[in-house]
Amino acid sequence: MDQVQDIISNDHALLSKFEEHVQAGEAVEPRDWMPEAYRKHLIRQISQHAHSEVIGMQPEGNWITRAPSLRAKQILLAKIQDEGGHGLYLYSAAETLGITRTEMIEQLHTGKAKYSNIFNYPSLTWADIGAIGWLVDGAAIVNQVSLQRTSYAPYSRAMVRICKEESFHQRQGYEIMAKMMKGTAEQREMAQDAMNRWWWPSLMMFGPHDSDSPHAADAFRWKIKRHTNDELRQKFIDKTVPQAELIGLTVPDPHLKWNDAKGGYDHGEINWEEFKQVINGNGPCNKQRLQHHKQVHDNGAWVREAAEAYKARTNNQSSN
Ligand code: BYC
Repeated sequence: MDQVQDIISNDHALLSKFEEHVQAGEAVEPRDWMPEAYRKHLIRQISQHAHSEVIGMQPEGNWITRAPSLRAKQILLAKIQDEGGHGLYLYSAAETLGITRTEMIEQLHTGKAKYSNIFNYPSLTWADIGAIGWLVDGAAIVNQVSLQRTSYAPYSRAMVRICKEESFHQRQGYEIMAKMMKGTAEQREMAQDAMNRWWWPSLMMFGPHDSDSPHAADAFRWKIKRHTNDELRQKFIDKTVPQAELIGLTVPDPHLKWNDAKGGYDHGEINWEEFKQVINGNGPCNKQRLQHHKQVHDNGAWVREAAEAYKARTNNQSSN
């Protein structure tokens, strides 16, 4: 009994020390003691973030062979490669918490782990590539800039590198939209149509309202998040509406209105039923995205086996 008591009071002491450390704004490194719930929270969020980066390559990959010029193709290829790299930084950050890449991929394939709602919509025209770069990467930057100061150091370090690349992604998307808005009537129509389809799902990327965000309390207590879902969504809207107006695009929200008192835009309500459907596997492209990932993963099995065999041989040689 005394032993059990000792363990409990030791855990309490460790938890208080951990929380003091985090509250003081100090970073947590993989070797540090951390509560199990903190570790699990981070594995959930970082692995979902990594899956989003990798699944997010699909809607853009759809346009590589149809890019309208060699320059556009080179830029798109570089951007998509960057997204793959972001996935790798993030999988590595999650691995420091004691989960393997194989386990994370299995959770993605079985639907246990989510990925961002936004990648379950189709990329129908070239203007969608502009809208993804401008709106989707634009929304991701707002969120990721805030995450640069997250308490878990490997996640924070990954965010710093990722943010540098995301600003180029956002600008290339805006350039596509601006160019199309200076083009023919048909091109302007395509750009507006892409804006109409991507605006609302981009707002959903920030997650549910703060009052409906079950993970918010722990995320703030442990400084995993520094800003709420609604704060970041508002920041994105305030930053993006003037950019749309500048190139002549209309934001598809009849309730959008500048509010002097709050120093930001008021906006219409998001369709949360659509959000729920999409994040629970029933969006327009969920099945296609996962099926493609599984197929490519299976096709790459020989690469993983060869890497394992090479590692085993190198280990054997160095121990002989
Ligand atoms: N989509 O309590 P909440 C990119 C889920 S990729 C799907 O607020 P949290 C790019 C949430 O997981 C960058 N699910 O959760 C790549 C939870 O369900 P579970 C993508 C969502 O974690 C290629 C439930 O709803 N960015 O830029 O405190 C090409 C309750 O939510 C979503 C990131 O991944 C969503 N949008 O806050 C182009 C950012 N929102 O887990 C571009 C990293 C919520 O209990 N993630 N859910 O089953 C985060 O910052 C946070 O996890 C979120 C949600 C703000 C997304």
